[in-house]
Amino acid sequence: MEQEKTTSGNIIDFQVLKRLYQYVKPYSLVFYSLIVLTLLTAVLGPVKPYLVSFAIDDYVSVGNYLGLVKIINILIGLLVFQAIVQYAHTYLSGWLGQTIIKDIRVRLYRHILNLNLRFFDRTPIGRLVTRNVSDIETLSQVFSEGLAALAGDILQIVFILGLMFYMNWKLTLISLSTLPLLMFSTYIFKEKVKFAFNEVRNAVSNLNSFVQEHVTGMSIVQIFNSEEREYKKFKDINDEHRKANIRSVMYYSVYYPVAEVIQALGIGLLVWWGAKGIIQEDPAITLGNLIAFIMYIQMFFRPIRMIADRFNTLQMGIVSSSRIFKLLDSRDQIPNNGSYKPDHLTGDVEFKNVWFAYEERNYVLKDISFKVQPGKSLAIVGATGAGKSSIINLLNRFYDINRGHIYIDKKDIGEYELERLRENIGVVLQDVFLFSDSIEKNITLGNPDITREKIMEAAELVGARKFIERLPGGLNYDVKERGATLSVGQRQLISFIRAMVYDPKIIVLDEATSSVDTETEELIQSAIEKLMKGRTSIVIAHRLSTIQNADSIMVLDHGEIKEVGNHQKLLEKDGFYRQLYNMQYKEVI
Ligand code: DUT
Ligand code: MG
Repeated sequence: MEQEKTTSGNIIDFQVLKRLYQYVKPYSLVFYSLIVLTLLTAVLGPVKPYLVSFAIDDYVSVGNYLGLVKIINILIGLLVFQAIVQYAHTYLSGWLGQTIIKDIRVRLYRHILNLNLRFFDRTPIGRLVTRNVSDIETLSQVFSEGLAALAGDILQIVFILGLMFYMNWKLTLISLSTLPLLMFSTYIFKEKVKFAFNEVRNAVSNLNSFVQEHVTGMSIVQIFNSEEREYKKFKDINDEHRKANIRSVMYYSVYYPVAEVIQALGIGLLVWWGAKGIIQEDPAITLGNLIAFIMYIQMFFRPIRMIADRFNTLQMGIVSSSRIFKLLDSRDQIPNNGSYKPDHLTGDVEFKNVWFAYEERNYVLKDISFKVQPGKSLAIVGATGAGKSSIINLLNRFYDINRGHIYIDKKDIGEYELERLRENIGVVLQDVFLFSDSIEKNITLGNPDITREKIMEAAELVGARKFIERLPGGLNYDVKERGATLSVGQRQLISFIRAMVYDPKIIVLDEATSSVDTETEELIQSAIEKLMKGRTSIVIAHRLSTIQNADSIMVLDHGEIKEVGNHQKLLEKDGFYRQLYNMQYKEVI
């Protein structure tokens, strides 16, 4: 597990707090009200025992009934006021915390949406999910539980101590005598619990990834008859989880009674000493004092027990914040400085001496140059890993190239406004990704400009209308997670429609290699022909029919262009293409 540390290594990183304050600023009125409320809460509590002591010594002991009623009224008023303050405090701190979480989460997601794909290649998905969900949750505790509460607790302790010393310093010292014992046992407990919690966290994360991975891969588990083995593994992991949890429960079950006993011991000492003083008529000790002190002991043991917790919460919140800020600071965005927004394209594509590497200097495309005239089609063929899909990734700027130029309509693609560029290039990827939503939403991706009529038109065009109409609910049919309820071929057809609804001038198609039944195969083949018709198309072809129909074929090998020409010419040439053809397609014919 990643070691959790604040960026500067300080116990509390003020740099991070300062930056968090930026998010508080828009709600500074609420924030400052909260501070005032915290102060009030810290001060109001300790006033009550003082009033009680005053009432007993100055009114009860001398039989002043009217005076007592006055004090009782003040106490009731104070209680009501305190209740209101507490209500406002809890509500506002919750409100502030949640509002800030929302702001940061939205901002973070916006940032993630604009990061380039290179970033996602490097960053595990799980980490991004953690940032966006649990780290932000932890961060909110800085507001709701950490900072304000910590300040309130400290203030309350100081205030109580002040009042106590003011009232009676001897009783104060006796009350404090058991404090070191409490602090010591709290310290031991915290250390133990920290360790146990770490184990629990690890166990939970093991449990999560096990369940996630094995439910996803259930078919493999069942195909290879490993249910029993998996079951046993799962039981073991669960056992770890249980043990870790019970250990932490054990520490709690010891600590709480011990803390109670220490507190009771403190009260006992106080009562013993105080009562003795009262019986011996020591003028320094009054009954009122004694009763007030018993109340104070209970009042200040609680925040002392909580302080370590609050401190932890605060620190964890700061760690989470600094991680979120680190992600927000990542500058892996695709530069979108272009301003060229043509009304329509003719669809002329040119690659000129293009070099490209996913990672430093490890070139997967080397000096690639080719042209596709408007309305013409280019088929790219080559062995797996040759760099075919990479070419596609460059055209609509999923990745920016290292060297060379890519032109569309004789203009460098960097000069286009990114949105306009992508709008004009229809892309069908090798792996079709569907969201767990209706077919309609999967095609429009939420764009309200794409009407149902437009979708059905496109569906008609690619020949998928019948298949959609046959589904229960038609366009409303829910495809479930990643399109689980559709066949591979059906998913491809949907991705064709998705590319077609924008009626792009350029179409880029990464043919899927997976085989489908003959009926669907025919559907897909004719759909591809329709897709390409009248458009400039670049197709990474696996189907012989697509290759043969292309105006030109480019053979790619290890990132280099080996041959270019049409089917007949390349066969005659007896080179790479011929070899590929012999290996992959001969038996088909
Ligand atoms: N590669 C990466 N990172 C990526 C994608 C690919 O390093 O995100 C590497 C793997 C491979 C080379 O780039 O060595 C070319 O990959 P590409 O996906 O372009 O190959 P392909 O020709 O499309 O192969 P296939 O026919 O298997 O789809
Ligand atoms: Mg590929």
